[in-house]
Amino acid sequence: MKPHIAGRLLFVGVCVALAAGWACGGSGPASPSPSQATTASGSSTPPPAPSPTPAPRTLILVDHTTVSLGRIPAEWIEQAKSQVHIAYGHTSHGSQLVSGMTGLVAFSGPAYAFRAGGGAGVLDLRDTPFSGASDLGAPDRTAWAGATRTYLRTQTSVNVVLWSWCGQVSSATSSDIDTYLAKMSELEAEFPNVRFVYMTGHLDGTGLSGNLHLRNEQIRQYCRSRGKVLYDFADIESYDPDGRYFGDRLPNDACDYDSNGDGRRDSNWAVEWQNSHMRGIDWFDCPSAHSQPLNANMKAYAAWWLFARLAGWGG
Ligand SMILES: [Ca+2]
Repeated sequence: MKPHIAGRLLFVGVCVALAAGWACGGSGPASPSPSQATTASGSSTPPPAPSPTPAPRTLILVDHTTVSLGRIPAEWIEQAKSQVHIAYGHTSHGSQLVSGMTGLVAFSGPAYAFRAGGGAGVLDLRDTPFSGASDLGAPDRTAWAGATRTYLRTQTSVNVVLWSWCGQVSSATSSDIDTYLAKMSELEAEFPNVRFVYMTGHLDGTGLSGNLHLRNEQIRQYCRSRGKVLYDFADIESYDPDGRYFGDRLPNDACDYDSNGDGRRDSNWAVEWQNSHMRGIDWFDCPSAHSQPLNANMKAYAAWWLFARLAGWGG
């Protein structure tokens, strides 16, 4: 990854406000958008009409191979800002995308600006706008679907929905994941003009034989075979920016890993990479809940890749 964009400013902490971490299971700060304010009170707004000619749906995969901001053509960043309207539900781990994106604005400038409701040259990203669920597993494994349905019935301009996990993939059964996948597909059928972005669960140190990896593989297989949109949260944090793989070294969400194969984590790949590169040039400081700034940097680059793809970029 070569995130060497124009800005050489040393980032001094503008993104502090985006909480270094509210607890998983709690709800993040809501950011009501102007359109929420106007339409929330007008309950007569009908649900979106089905599109007569839905666009063809092919797999969009965002993973460790797509954390390169410099490879996204500037015109597609602009297209994302004009075409894509996103609602994102998450708790602390999922906040890494948003805290990284906030830090990116300070690092690289207003080309990457975002706010709820958008505007000229600003991406429309509504951060934690849903009522009744805080992530894909809280307060339970299905509340997010109803919360999404309720939201979309009034917020008809939203055309992308993301939900992230806290730690609930780690404890999920195969059946729990089937429920998640089925509910996502139900929403896709109900709202054909909205793209629903699937996610894997963050790393938990249990390695390639752990339940987390098996359940993430279940999600990946489903998305690959059905042409879904997948933001592969765990895959992104399994590699450093140079493509060095840590997935087979018991990595966890903090980027700790086992460097010598004795089964105990003793090193941290993100800290190592940060220490061998220039802060404010090669990477930027920002909050990164449960993790290191570099992880949130990569989550932000991947998020912009996702939004550019959803705007129509071929990747
Ligand atoms: Ca070790």
